[in-house]
Amino acid sequence: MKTWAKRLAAALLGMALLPAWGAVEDGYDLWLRYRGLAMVAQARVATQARSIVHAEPASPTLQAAVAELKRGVAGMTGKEAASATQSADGALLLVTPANAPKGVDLPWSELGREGYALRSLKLGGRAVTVIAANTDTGLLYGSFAWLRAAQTGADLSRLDLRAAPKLGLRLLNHWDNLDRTVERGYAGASIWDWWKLPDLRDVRYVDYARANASLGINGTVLNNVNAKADSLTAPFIAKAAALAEVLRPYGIKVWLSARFSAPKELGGLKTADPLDPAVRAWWKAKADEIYQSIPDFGGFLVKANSEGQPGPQDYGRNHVDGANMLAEALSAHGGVVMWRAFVYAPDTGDRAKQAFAEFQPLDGQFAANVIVQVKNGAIDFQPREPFHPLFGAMPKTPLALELQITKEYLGFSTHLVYLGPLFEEVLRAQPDGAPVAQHVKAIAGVANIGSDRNWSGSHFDQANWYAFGRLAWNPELASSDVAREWVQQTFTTAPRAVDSLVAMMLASREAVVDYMTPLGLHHLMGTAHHHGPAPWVDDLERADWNPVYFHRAGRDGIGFDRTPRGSNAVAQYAPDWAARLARPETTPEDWLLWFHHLPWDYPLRSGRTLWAELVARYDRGVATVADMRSQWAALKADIDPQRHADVAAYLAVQEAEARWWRDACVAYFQSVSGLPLPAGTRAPAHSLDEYKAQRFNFAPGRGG
Ligand code: BDP
Repeated sequence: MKTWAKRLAAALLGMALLPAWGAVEDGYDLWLRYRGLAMVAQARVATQARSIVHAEPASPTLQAAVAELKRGVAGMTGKEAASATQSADGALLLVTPANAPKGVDLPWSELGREGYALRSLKLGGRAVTVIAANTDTGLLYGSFAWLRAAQTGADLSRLDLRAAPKLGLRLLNHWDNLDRTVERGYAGASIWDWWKLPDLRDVRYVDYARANASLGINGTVLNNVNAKADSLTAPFIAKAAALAEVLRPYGIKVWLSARFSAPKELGGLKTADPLDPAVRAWWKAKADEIYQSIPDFGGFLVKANSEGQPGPQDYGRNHVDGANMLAEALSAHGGVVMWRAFVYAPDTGDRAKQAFAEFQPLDGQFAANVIVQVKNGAIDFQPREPFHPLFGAMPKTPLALELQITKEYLGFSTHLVYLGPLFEEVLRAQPDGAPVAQHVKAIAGVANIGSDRNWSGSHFDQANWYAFGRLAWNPELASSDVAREWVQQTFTTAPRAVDSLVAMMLASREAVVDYMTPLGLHHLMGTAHHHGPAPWVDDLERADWNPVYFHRAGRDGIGFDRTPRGSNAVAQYAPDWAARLARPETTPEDWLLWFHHLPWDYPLRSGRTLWAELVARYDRGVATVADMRSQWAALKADIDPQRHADVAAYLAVQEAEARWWRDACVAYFQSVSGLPLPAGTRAPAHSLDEYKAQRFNFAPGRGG
């Protein structure tokens, strides 16, 4: 071919691989798209990955790593990376201490069991990249890290990266029911097709495993915390075992939520009293049975004596009695009990105080293989909560941080809300001088995954799964950096578009706080389904289910007094925080009404009264969503058409719903405060009665 013809052919190929809009993008590929890179980047990747050298015979985990590298390189460059036994120029070398090339000094001891190092170096005069780890799981994580570096435009010829996870257990919690409904799930039916398991294994399970392994998630609780005992029967253990087989090569252990009363329901015992020898024997036999089929079973997650679930208190015992009994049953097999601290009994005062009141006195009494799993805040996954007072308060007990990835209280999957900043806020909060991230041994995220084609119910909700996994691996990452790398892998690497998308994502969390629950308000949502505003609700059977219980708005003011004059929940925090939170002037303004009941004319830092600031924040939230919409519209040329249209349609819904939240809350709080709207603000579109009359009987996510 003549040179000009070659150039033309190359240019055409380059164009074809540039914005890969040939095939419709429906979001299935997540951040593992490996689409064609622009020509220069393509060449850069191709020269660093001409061949892949690895140990033979390769374990299933190593095979998964090699397959992923091949898939990624082929996708990005259009060229195959060959398997090789000898390193040549441009080789990727996957090495453990057993097959590491001599004379290369690698930081093995720092890498631990799951960490990896990526290093560009010269070996016998050849330029190679070493992916090093102590285990094949580490090599898998390292391979994903190399692919991430390639997709985000890192200089692959000068790599020198090392990473090891800070937290040993990084789990997803699926609130999936055995009938495939998903409690608080907004992404379609459960991906676990229990009925067809164990014989039929959906290929999706492998893609699920790849996605999680790419983030370093190493465990998954398959079933809802509101568990059915059936999940512990032989047929369901066999189904869980089939899933465990698929997930195992990807470093992911299977866990189950256990129903505390299972010995009665399945075993025919008269009691589930944790001190009863027959009950203890039943659990021990059950654990043995599970480990027979799933030798690396992770353990049990337990919701006990919370929201009507059975637990040790039904027999006059406490959380230690219950958790330690299960711990004993699992300990011979190396299993762990994740015992949840999300508890609240009816009408025992301030609900925000209950977990601390029940758990803190038990510090030091739990068995070594029990981890107490604590939600990020003391109420329930609200758009913003102060960090939970248990963090830092149980130094002798391993704790897990529980985050919610699914957006039960943040607009379901229709609202674009990037949760990275929320996760970062709690991980970095300092209960007593050290961040929450250092007070926990494990982290769990309530999954937002379903069988929708795009996995999470919306394209942007994938970013929340991603951010959870990345921050679980390294809680010190900045959520803005995580957003950037997600955008680059998921949508585009064009710098201006990336900046714009990251800016949208970062603004989105503050926006939802503003248009739903500004200034520390919480729990204002519709009853049971949790969709939309309902601050007026005051007639539910339990006081602490009513929004009016939480905002306490009246003529005199608004907010929950948790100071010593009120419920004194502030006393559950370490002394410095307790003192700070006891006074409105020293309380972070974003938490103000969480801790204080203040008059409507209380002056805020902006110079506005509390009432004017409240309305201003509601307005700011709506305005931010309107801005996000126009930013997205302006990105039309940068995003593939299908996903652009999908997101545009969702943003229109979000803007309408943000207005609805704002209008309904302003209308309601105005009716209570009796104050005129601040000058220049828009009147709500409808009357308060019209907002109150809305019903949503078939809202998703209620579970089975
Ligand atoms: C609440 C959910 C409920 C869960 C509960 C829990 O509304 O569906 O069962 O938390 O975490 O947020 O147990």
